[in-house]
Amino acid sequence: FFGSFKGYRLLSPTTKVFNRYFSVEPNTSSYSGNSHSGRISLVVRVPNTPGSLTQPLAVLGKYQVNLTRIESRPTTEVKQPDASYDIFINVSEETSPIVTNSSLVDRIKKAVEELNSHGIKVTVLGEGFEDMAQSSGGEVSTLSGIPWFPRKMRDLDAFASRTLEFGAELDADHPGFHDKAYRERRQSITENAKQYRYGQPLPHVTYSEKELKTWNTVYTELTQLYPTHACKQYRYIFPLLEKNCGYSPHQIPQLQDVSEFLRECTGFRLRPVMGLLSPRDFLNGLAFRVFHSTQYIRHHSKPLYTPEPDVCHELLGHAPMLADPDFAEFSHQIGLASLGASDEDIDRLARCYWFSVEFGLVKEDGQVKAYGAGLLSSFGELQYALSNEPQLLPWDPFVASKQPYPITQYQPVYFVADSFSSATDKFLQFAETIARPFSVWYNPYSQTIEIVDSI
Ligand code: HBI
Ligand code: FE
Repeated sequence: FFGSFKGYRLLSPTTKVFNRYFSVEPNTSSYSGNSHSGRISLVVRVPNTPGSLTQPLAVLGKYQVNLTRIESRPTTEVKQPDASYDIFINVSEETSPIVTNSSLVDRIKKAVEELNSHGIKVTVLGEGFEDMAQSSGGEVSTLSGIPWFPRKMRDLDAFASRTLEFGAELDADHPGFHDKAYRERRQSITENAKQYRYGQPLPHVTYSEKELKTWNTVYTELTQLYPTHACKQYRYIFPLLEKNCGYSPHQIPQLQDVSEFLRECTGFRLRPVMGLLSPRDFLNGLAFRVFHSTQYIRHHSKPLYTPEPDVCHELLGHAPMLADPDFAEFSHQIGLASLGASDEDIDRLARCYWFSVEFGLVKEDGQVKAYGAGLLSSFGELQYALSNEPQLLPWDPFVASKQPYPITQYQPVYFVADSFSSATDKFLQFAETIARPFSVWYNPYSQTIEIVDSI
């Protein structure tokens, strides 16, 4: 990037890591829909002198800006005597508004103006500050307009209560809609997912005979197709899952066991989720090598059909592939590209995800095999995708990102990758076209997203 993003000037002349310890408190109560939340964060640059933080804090206090977290780090990698410090501040959302006449955004603007007038530089992350960047004549650099995104693993806790469709509340045309016992069962499993927090063991579910029978049907059918239809990575990993994680026709594996296995293979882990997340939240999870996974099973009346992800889809479709290092890297890169992306770019990324992670095909010794979870967990579509019927195109994220897709019928088009590493290379070329005034990477030691201001 060369100095501007959507018209906002970013002022830092050098490339630097400007955010290392940043975190946002999960506060989901005022989350509004699938994209932007009201989160606002500030980065205040202060000199390395006694008392230099006092003034910023006093000014923020004066304008009734409530803070939830403060962290500091030096602005230079090596500590120097004259180094300044960046103070990362999270601002509390106004769930029970403080009694004032002006909005939080307006009060923050005033506070920032005042700090600027004292020569203190402030970076604002959040929405509603666009005009400020232009009028301030260079004192404020702002990343405004960039949707909130998680910075540390614990931030993913915020997703728990904002599924698009509650796994427990079924549509009228859901096969289990009229089954009271089934709905209660879903309710109890999804409630555990809702209560789950980072660091806890994943919920253990004791599945009933009926549920095991459904699993058995799905497992038995699908495992007949894998030798001929699944890609070699899947065929290599599946027996390891049988050996290590209790995969069998007679047992539904526990998320905890599968998650531990994946962590040893690729660092991916599973996290329980109530149901469908927004594409943004779901993809953001992948940036932490976290795969959100449902734990309930489809209705027994239609074992080979499900209108939504269920434990069969997650454990037979997704989990095996996440144990492959190249595929894991590919998934991780889609996740990183989604952090702070615009709504339009999230749409494009979701289509890339759909035509790869869900419905991707890959070349193998002159043949075409399946690696997408939507295929590997669907007896019907797995055969259809490898028949002569659908149209096959070479994997190209520039094309896939524009390709519309039906969600209730078989795909008319599939994309075929040469390999996962070449699919990743192509994806990274595509990801460069996603407008963002910074770049991100994942620090696996601290499990945080680090940002490089790339101006
Ligand atoms: N949510 N729980 C869950 N599981 C998914 O597989 C999933 C999701 N939300 C969106 C999504 N998949 C994709 O279709 C893309 O939109 C990212
Ligand atoms: Fe899926």
